Amino acid sequence: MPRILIAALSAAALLSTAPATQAVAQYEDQAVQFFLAADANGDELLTLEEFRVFIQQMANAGAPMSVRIQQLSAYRVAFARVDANGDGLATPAELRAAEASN
Ligand SMILES: [Ca+2]
Ligand SMILES: [Ca+2]
Repeated sequence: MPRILIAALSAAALLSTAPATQAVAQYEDQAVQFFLAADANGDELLTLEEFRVFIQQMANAGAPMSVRIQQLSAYRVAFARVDANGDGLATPAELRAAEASN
């Protein structure tokens, strides 16, 4: 597992001011695995297509927000929210920030 990604996710988790609920913690480990699995080209960034795979895996695992995105087929809207700097790529930090704001 790429060390940089783990460091980024851990740092984001530590910096998050949102209270770590059990529900969030439950998907934390899986989210890292799904991120790596969805990152088809291994650059530790998710394109819209890779993000779609990531959400589908999270939804299959029962993550509420991902289930809702899948039901609404709102991948593009969700991705635009996650991609805070609008460069068309979702970083682990952007994913964490979006998760914390929900
Ligand atoms: Ca990628
Ligand atoms: Ca971005």
